[in-house]
Amino acid sequence: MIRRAQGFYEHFVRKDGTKTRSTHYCAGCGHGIIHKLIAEAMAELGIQDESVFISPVGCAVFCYYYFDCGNVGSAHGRVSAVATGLARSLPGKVIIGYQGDGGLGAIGFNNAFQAANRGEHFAMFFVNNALYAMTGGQMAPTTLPGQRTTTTPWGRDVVTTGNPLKVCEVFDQLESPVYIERVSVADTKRIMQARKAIRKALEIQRDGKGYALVEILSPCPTNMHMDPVKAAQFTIDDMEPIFPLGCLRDRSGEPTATPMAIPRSTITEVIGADGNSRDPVIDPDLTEQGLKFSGFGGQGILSLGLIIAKAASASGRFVSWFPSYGPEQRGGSASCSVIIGGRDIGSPIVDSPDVLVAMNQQAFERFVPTVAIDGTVLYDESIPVTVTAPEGVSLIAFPATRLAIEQGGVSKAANTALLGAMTEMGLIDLPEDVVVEMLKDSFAAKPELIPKNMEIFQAAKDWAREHLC
Ligand SMILES: Cc1ncc(C[n+]2csc(CCOP(=O)(O)OP(=O)(O)O)c2C)c(N)n1
Repeated sequence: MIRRAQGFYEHFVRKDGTKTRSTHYCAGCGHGIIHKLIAEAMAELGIQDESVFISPVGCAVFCYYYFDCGNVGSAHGRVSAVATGLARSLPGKVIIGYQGDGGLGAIGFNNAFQAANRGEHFAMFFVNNALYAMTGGQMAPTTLPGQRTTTTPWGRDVVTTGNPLKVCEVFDQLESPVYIERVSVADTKRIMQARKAIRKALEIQRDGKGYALVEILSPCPTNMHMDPVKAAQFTIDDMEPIFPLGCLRDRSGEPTATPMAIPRSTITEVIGADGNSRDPVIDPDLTEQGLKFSGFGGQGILSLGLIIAKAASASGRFVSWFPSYGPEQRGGSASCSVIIGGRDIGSPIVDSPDVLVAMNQQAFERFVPTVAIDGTVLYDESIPVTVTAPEGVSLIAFPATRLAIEQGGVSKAANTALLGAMTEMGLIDLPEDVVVEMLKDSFAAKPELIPKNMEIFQAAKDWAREHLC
């Protein structure tokens, strides 16, 4: 029966609201056939409601107009990174990646390769049309020797541009993938084989077995500058000798498929190692709090975030701690993000912090405009106020460095002063005794520094109570 594949939307609604039943692909392009095979398999396997499809950048950028399932768009070359995130945060769902040879084989090769090496639980449909189609037919890593493209007008010269990248063969060197097969959609017989391979890759996802890669040789009449029949013939005659069809690996029948990676945040590992963590307690009423700490490397900004994150973890909260370093060494910029909440944390990135601690002008200028409405900025009093804060954001100057020095400490103990002020002002909603315990714990290797830091902590609390509360 000839009919619309069930896994597609009834109508394809474009951004401007127009409804159509045709895709945007050129006549004779393989993408449309591959889409149909995926949509059919998804519907036939009954996994449509469980599936999330990741659209690439490339000719297939509009996949989300077509597939009637969950849809996420990714940046060019980053499908495997997005698929990894989805697979790990949505265990039990079917994650489907889709990418061209430019996206997977060039800009995105490393993240694709590493994801395969980790045995991430997703299916990757890799469409090899031997060129970059969407951008007008440039050379891809898979372009054949001697093949003319807009960037190899005299034919690909393997001496200067290397040989075609055989992605399946390269990935077949890895331990973790469960299934690797190369197919083609150049004629009916081949389409039938492609259909089976696509189905198998999705079954592997449905059954939670691990990573599956299906490479699909696909004609591109427009950029191959051929009519659809000749482009399909080119795929068979010229591409197949270099990219032979066939199954390179099928471990789907083995009981020991790659286990699912269990998400663990960095902080869990750090804290787990020193025995201070508690199992987090689910508390849906606890509003997630995002904190950002930023300053120069060596100001103790990362340790400040870590002490707070450890205190949160020791108090049974869900927590993430995510450091970010500038390219420089000590003295360069450093920042970290901490999220504290009552349920699993999706992403450790804090785009609009509720609390920003800024310890230099650069941090102040960069992050103050990002602070959430009703948020608070605690900054060292020495920083000139050079940018306006968004409405509702409180700017609080605090003599962190001065207090640290006055208490007989050194300027790098400013982080202890900040911790005291934050505790006193209620910027961190954690029991003070746990915060103090984690402050002391951070000096485990140099216990002689604990008394001085406790004095700084107390002096900061006193100052904050007197001037800020
Ligand atoms: C980061 C980034 N780099 C480059 C581009 C430009 N760009 C868009 S699609 C594309 C190549 C597409 O080729 P391929 O991945 O093989 O997919 P096809 O269009 O052939 O299906 C490029 C280079 C981009 N959008 N983003």
